[in-house]
Amino acid sequence: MSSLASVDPQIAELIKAEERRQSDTVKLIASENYVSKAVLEATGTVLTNKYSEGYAGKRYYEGQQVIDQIESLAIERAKAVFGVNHANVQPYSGSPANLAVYMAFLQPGDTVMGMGLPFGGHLTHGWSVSATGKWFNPVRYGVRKDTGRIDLDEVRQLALEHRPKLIFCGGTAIPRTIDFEGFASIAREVGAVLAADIAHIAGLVAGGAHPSPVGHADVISTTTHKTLRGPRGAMLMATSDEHATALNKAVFPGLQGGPHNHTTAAIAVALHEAAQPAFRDYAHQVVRNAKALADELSSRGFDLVSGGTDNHLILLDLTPKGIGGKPAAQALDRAGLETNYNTVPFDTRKPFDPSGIRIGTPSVTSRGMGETEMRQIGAWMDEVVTAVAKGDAEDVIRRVHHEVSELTSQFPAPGLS
Ligand code: DSN
Repeated sequence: MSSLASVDPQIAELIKAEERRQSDTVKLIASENYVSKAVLEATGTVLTNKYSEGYAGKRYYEGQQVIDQIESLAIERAKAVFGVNHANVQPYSGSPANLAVYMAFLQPGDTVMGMGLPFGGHLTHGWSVSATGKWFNPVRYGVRKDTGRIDLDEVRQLALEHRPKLIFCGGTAIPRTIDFEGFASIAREVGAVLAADIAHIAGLVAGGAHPSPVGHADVISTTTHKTLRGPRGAMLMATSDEHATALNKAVFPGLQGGPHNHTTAAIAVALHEAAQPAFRDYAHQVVRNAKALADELSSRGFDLVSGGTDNHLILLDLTPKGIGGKPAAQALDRAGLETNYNTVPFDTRKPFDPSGIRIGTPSVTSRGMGETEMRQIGAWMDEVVTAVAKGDAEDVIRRVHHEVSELTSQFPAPGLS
């Protein structure tokens, strides 16, 4: 980055600082990952100079000889990795991808059913502050209080009562396997389109560590930068060609202008990586690591929503530890353990000061860490959270931070120098 350093030393220094921070931290944010050097290189290319509104072979600008090939490769790879007949790789990110689903199938005011945000859904599944909750008529399902899991009987009852045109399954804080078949049967019964938002678990689906929605959901929406380990971007996929035109039209010209071609190329690279046998091992190790971390935390008295995890994600209710999610996450961050505070189902606290934290294992697994390291991380989390709850955490935070640095130096993160 010698040009950047001479043209804009301030930004160059800040990027270096962020690289050091990412390298020195145990990143436990469930929706983040480290991309490979190859993915990183693809994002920083001259492809960012090109406008390509439209689709391969049918663009509104000339000079698409190369871009058409890149986008077609990304599409073919998405189709092969996920086993779908249609893929659109142009959505800028997860929220625009989900908005395109509304654009394709609904009129303003139509009813959409999704998981409530505080229960683990996503803003774009019809939450009140989102355009999807303001411009459509949202109906929300949650989880059972006694199990912390989705109750498909409740989902079915709500669907029969409200007759949504669109049902979303998937979300941002669901530690358990999503029953795509069960959702599909409900959607069929009420004549709704089923959209599976697999943003969090796309890498697990690609690697065979979570059941696939293919054959069940009408539309599959995903970001590309979480467990899939690609650049910040998104895709919309469909098992059959039936909805291909509607989805394409919704993305462009419905919602977006020119695709971000540098991102498209990086998505293609990430999909190439996801097609390798090593990615299957990665996906399964992500789940093994999450289970080991969940087990360690559970044995140390943490309250895990739903009692554990089937995937990459763990949602902790810190109420029994006597501390809110925000002060706990802030203290953990100072100790080098990066998490996010999160609402838990039936939370009595406010979203900006909720009862829980959400953690996940995609990033630490990308660094090559295994179950032994997960147990160590669980022990550190316990030490820090317990000390903060007692109001005397400075020495613990300092010591844990030192030990975390020793661990991260043994497990270099992909893509970082
Ligand atoms: N912001 C993402 C997450 O952290 O889960 C969802 O869009």
